[in-house]
Order: sequence, then structure tokens, then C-alpha cells
Amino acid sequence: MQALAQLILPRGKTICTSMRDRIFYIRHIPLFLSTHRKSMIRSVSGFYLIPLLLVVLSCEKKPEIEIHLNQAGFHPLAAKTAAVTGNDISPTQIFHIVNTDSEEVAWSGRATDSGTWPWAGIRTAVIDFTELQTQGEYHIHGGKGLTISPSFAIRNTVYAGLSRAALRAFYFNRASIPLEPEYAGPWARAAGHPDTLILIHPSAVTVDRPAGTTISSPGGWYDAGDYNKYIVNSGISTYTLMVAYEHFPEFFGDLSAGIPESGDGIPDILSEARWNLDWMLTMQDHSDGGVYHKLTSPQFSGVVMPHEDTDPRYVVMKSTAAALNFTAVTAVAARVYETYDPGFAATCLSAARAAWEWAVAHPDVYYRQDKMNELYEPAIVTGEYGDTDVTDEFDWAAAELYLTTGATEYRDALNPEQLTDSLVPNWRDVRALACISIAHHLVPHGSMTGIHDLSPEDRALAESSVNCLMSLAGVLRDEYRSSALQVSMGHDRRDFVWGSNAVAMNHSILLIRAWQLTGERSWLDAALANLDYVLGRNPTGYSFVTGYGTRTPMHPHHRSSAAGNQPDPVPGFLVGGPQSGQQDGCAYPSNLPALSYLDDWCSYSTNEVAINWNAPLVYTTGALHAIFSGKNR
Ligand code: G3I
Ligand code: 9MR
Repeated sequence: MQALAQLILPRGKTICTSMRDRIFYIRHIPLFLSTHRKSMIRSVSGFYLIPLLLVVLSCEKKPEIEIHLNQAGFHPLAAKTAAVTGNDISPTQIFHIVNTDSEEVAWSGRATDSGTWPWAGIRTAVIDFTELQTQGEYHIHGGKGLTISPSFAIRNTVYAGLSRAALRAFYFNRASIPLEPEYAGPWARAAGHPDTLILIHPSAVTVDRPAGTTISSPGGWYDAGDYNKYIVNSGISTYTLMVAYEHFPEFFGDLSAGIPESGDGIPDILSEARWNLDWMLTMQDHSDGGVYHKLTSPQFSGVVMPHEDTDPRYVVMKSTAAALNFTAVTAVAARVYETYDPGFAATCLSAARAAWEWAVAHPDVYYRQDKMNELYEPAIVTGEYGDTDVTDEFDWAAAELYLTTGATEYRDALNPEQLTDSLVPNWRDVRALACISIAHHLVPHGSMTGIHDLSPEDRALAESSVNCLMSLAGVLRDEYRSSALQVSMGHDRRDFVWGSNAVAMNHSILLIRAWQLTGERSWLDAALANLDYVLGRNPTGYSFVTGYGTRTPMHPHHRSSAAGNQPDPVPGFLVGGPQSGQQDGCAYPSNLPALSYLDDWCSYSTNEVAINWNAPLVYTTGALHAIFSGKNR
């Protein structure tokens, strides 16, 4: 009967839809016959209509469900789940995982109803096919209803490839250098923003540097889809890349990213981070150790390629937040680059100490753009990265200086109890970064017993840092276990902020740290679940990394993608992701936090890219590859 229906109906269509449609068809049969009185039409229509009627009455309705999963794929040893969403989820429906090449069914099973995921208001069930470990290309077939998932791979190189792509995205966002075809392929472009003549903004004037004088501040990464360079956001981004190497040196030490420095004997992830560190160092005023908050044009540029943006650029006032981010990052650099370039490491350390001194002497110089604009011209309206609580930045900077130097003056600046008052890391909340670094350096992997060998002061720091990480990660794992979508994302409404996808990735970093402290597999599964989320196991149907998945952002708010002549955006970028703030006023498909996403240039609050969003993607994918392939040291 189904075959007959397929003969009658256009390809791909079915009449087995809703009960309302069935009633519609049946009601219209007498009308149809009475309006077609000619005998031939009557007999032909009778020939069709009787079987059609039988089909309508007998066939099953197509289930209105969708299958969402990680569209890039899974490591063979990873937990593997897909989310089925929709109101027609049936506990009896069998799903088949089909090998795309051989068309053979590799796995069959049911989905377990997991309830409604409130952030998308959507009924959800989970297919768990972890046991399928054979490498290949697959898709999931929903049986009679013909629901088919995006295709995906099971391959032991999936996460390594993603980590490489996410790292290469930093290269694509380099200022002051041409991107050569050899490294950038079709996204090659001219150098933009030489940044050798940067004006001192009136807010940044000193005796040595009066208004209108210039400094040279080339290099670094563009922050995001815009072309400005911000110290605060550089801080967490550069840190995350450097500690990815520090935590997983075997994998990241070997990772070749196909950048100009590849093959020079220095790990590519450190060469890429160095590109930004060299710029950050130019942002310090050597006369006092202070650090300018940002280097920017007064307004965001138009949608042009980097070399076409010739607006004047300024460094604006120094801020405590900038000095402390700078301190933390250069202190980490001083230990991470020690073996590769001791001279550079020493430069970083003295820069870190000087910036720390400046911050201690100026503990509350906040960057408040509106206030600054009341006093000085030109007005600056680009990203603010404003923060009026820098107690966490003080903790982070002190921790990194202590870990690098062992000098007790920095340890004494830390209150161990305060470390437990940490949030999921983001550009504004960095205390958890202190916990991550302290736990890594003072607590041997997988064992808490080692901390008894520490001095009482170090033990207090180590215990607080471990408590900080385990309690943050614990809440996230609880959410992962109870969530209908089986993700920690959404443990708090505030997860769906501007840059929500990076919230998911920073959750994963915390969960990976918990795994490294305990060796318990469940932390890893929770970390992986959020990677699945950003790569497609979410109700928008998008994999949020450009170029990686079957449905990926094609119109990110990224000037060098939008203004370039390539149809595809620059690959390897994680876009900001869903959030219901909708600050850009674009027309969104939904107000629900997890569905409020738009793949449109208009949507800078959900579809921009940014260095602080890509860095935790580099970390998470690289760490998971390292762990699954036994390179976790
Ligand atoms: O602090 C409040 C919190 O109290 C409140 O509950 C919450 C409700 O929405 O908002 C919180 O503030 C948000 C803030 O980020 C901190 O999360 C603001 O609403 C939100 O607008 C702000 O978004 C920032 C955005 O710039 C606008 O300033 C993003 O974090 C930040 O990633 C983004 O960064 C931009 C740069 O300015 C310019 N370059 C591109 C980059 C990425 O879009
Ligand atoms: O294009 C800008 C983007 O890179 C920034 O992240 C964003 C932050 O506020 O602002 C974008 O610029 C918009 C401006 O703020 C308001 N007018 C529209 C601009 C985008 O077209």
C-alpha cells in the first residue's frame, strides 16, 4: 500500500501526515467525484482514489521529529548520543545507524525519553549508541517515518582535526601580516592594519606621551568579527591556548597547524600564542608598567577587508583590568616559553612584574567608556570589556606570578578561601583560571594524596583550588546527568549570554580538569556532551563551527568572511551562539534562549566570532583527542 502511495504521489511526499489531513482527504472525495463528471476522469480518479483512501486510512503518520547530533563526529572511544526532538517521539520507534558507504545497518536501537529541555521548550529523547566503535561515515535513519539525521563520522582523528582548525582560525585573524595562499588557501588576503602609528588617545596622555604622539603596536589578533585589539579579551584567550599546551604537551607539542612558523621546532600553538603576546608587550608603557585597555578605531569599521579599513587607531587609557590580565598572561608565558626562548621568557617576566606593580598602585582604575567619552574626544564606541570588580583579576595575576617565580610576596597576595568563590571562566570572571593553574602545578594528576607533601601555605592553596574546580564541575556534571538534552549547558539561565557557545566550551574545560584530578570517566562524558552540543546536538540544527558539519554558519558577523570573495566563511570559527538578549534587534525565529539564533550578518549578538570563544574550542577538542589517544600527558 505504501508503495502504491509512492507511485501516486510526487517523490518524497507522503499523505500519511496528520489526522487533520486524513479527514480533509476523506471529506473531499465526494466533492472531487461530483466536480469531475466526465466518465474518463471519474474512472481514473476512482482508480486512484479507492487505493488512496485505503492508504490514508491504513498508513502511519510521519512522525514529526528531528534528530540532532554532533555533525563533525565522534572518536571511536567516546560516548555517542543523538537527541531526538519533537512531539511525536515514540518509545517503540527503532532507529538504525546506517553506514553511508555500504548502506549496511551498523546499529539499531530505541531512544529513551528524557523529558522537555526548557531552554528550547522541546520534548527530547536520547539515542545512545556509544557501543558503535567502528570507524566510518554514518547517518541515523528513523525507520518508516524516514527521518534522517545529518551525516557524521566515527573516526579517531575527528577531534584532532577540529582542534587544528580552531587553532588555524587565530592565524586567519592575525593583524599586520598578509595571509599567504600556502597557509590560508582560498582565504588568502592582504595584510591589514600595520599598527605602527597608533595615536595616544587624550584619555591615555602622559608626560612622555602627549596627545597626538604615536606608538608602534603591530601584530596580535583581531578580537572577533571586528578589527580592534582588546587586552582584557586577549588575556583569557592567550592563557587558554598556553595552558592547553601546558596541560597536554604531548598532543599540542606535535600539533602542526599549517601556519608560517610550522616546522620551526616550536609547538605551533605556542607560535600562535606568541603572535599575540608580542603585540600585548607593546601595549605596556615602560615608563610606569601600566597597560592600555585597548587599541581601537573610534568606531567599528564598515564591512571591509582588513587592508581597506584605514581609520585612525588609538590606544586608550590604562586600566587595572588590562594590567592584571597582562600580568597573568605574561607570567604564564615566562614559564611556558622558558625552554624554547629563555630571552623572551625573561622579557615576559619583567613585564609581568612591572604590570603587577602598576595594578597594586592603581587598584581601581576601571575602564568606563561612557564616562571617558564625556571627557575626551574622539568618542570611542567599540567593545568596552568593562569590569568594575577586579578582585578576581588580582587573584589570577598573583597566582600565575607565584607559580612562575615561587616568590612568597605573590602567594601572600592570595586569599585561599576566596578561590572557592569562582564562576565558570569568561573574559570578566577569571578567578577559576587561578584555580586551574594552581591545581595543575601543585596537585599531581589523578591523586590528591600528593598535596600532603606541600608547605602549609601551598596546601591551603591547592585544597582551595581543587575545591573550587570540583564544586564548579560538580554542579555542571549534575546538570549534565539530569538535563533532557544531557548537557551541562543551561545549568543556569545565564549560560545563554552573548557568546553562549563559549560558555559551553568553558564548562568542558572545567569538566576536563575534574577528570584530570580524579580520573573518573563521567567527567569526560560530560565535557564531551557540550562539544556535541556546539557541533550539532542542539535544537537549532546547526553545528556552530564554520566549515565543520552539514549545516554550519554561512553568514557569520566576521568582516573578513563577509567582505572577502569566498562563498564560504573562514573555517574553524565558533560563532557566539543562541541567547535571548537579541541586543542587535534582528528578527529571530524564537525568543527561547536556546533557539534565539540567526545565521545572518545582522546578528552580531549570536553570530559573531571571537578569539575568546575559539580558544576553549581548541582546548576541549585537543584535550579530548589527547585523552582518547593516550596522549594525556
Ligand atoms: O553583567 C550583566 C548581568 O548582570 C546581566 O544579568 C546580564 C543579562 O543579559 O547581562 C550581563 O552583561 C552582559 C555582558 O556581556 C557580560 O556577560 C551584557 O548584557 C552583554 O551585552 C555583554 O556582551 C558582551 C558584548 O561584547 C557587548 O559588550 C560580550 O560579553 C562580549 O563577548 C562582546 O564582545 C565583543 C566586543 O565588545 C567587540 N568585539 C567583538 C566581541 C564579540 O561580539
Ligand atoms: O560590528 C560590530 C561587532 O563587531 C561588535 O561585536 C558589536 C558589539 O556591539 O557591534 C557591531 O557593530 C554594530 C554597532 O554596535 C551598532 N550598529 C550596527 C553595527 C553592526 O552592523
